[in-house]
Amino acid sequence: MPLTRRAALAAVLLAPLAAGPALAQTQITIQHALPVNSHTGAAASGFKEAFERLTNNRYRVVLQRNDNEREMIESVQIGTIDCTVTSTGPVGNFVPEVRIFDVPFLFRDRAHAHAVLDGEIGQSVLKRFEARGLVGVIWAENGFRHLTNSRREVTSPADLRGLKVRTMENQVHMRAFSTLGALPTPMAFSELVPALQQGTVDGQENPIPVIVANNLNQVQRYMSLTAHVYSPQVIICNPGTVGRLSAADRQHFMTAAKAGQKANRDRVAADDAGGVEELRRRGMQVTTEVDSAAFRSSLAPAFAEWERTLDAALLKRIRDWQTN
Ligand code: EAX
Repeated sequence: MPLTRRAALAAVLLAPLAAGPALAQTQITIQHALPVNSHTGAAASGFKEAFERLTNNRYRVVLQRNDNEREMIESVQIGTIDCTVTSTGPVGNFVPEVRIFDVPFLFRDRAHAHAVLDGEIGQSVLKRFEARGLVGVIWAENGFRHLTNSRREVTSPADLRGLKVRTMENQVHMRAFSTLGALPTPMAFSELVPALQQGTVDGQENPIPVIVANNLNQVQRYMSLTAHVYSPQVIICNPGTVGRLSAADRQHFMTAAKAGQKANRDRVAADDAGGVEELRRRGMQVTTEVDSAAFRSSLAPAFAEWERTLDAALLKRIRDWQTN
């Protein structure tokens, strides 16, 4: 081999050694919906910061945005990415036991949701992910969902009649909106803004942090504080990713997940506190006087169905759960 070629080959072979500190870093890729500067980004960044620090940078956590939550979960399942931060929107299509948390008017407030999700019930549902080739790591939060639309002020279910409302790809939510008289149109979040722009749908529903972070005020005029359903988020990982961690690193992993959960919930609280004012400032017409009792009673046939199709005893336990 001519000398020059041999030297070139040596340079190539030695390059990785010369390329920086001798640090064997393992990369973990996390995809999350929504901008980094959002409650969902906060969960991912909170995890990243804590996990890299706790493992002395033996791990590098790479964050990527992907607004198609179904696609993220599929990628975690087949292992092309390690983890996702997603709402429960499409999760019930993978882990049906999760659907119970998507039932409207189930949680009274955030404290109730946190207590159930972090307690024994939420933990037992996280365990059900294993049978579906996923690891349910920890619950995070999207927030209470509210309705927006481009047509009219909505104060009661009667105003919803005939409105085309984008829902998540979630059969519980779709059933709720059809029962309320709307025309539910399921699609991924990534398709939502074009659908609103083109008038394929008239409205959508999401928590305030999502509406604020994605400037949905630019495509929606009316917002009603319906708080019709609590929307959890969840960190889901590939079993291989978690299985490869040493026992000590697995502890760091859970500590980091809790840091992500806290950053996420703190951000939701802050966004919820200032969000209505912010959206009014951006020109939205926000209706606070919503006939919540009418929404609940209109949902009666759907509630009756969920008593049959979901775990009725568990629904009751969740509703009766007391927080002190
Ligand atoms: O996870 O799809 C949705 O409406 C979700 O609430 C949103 O992407 C945040």
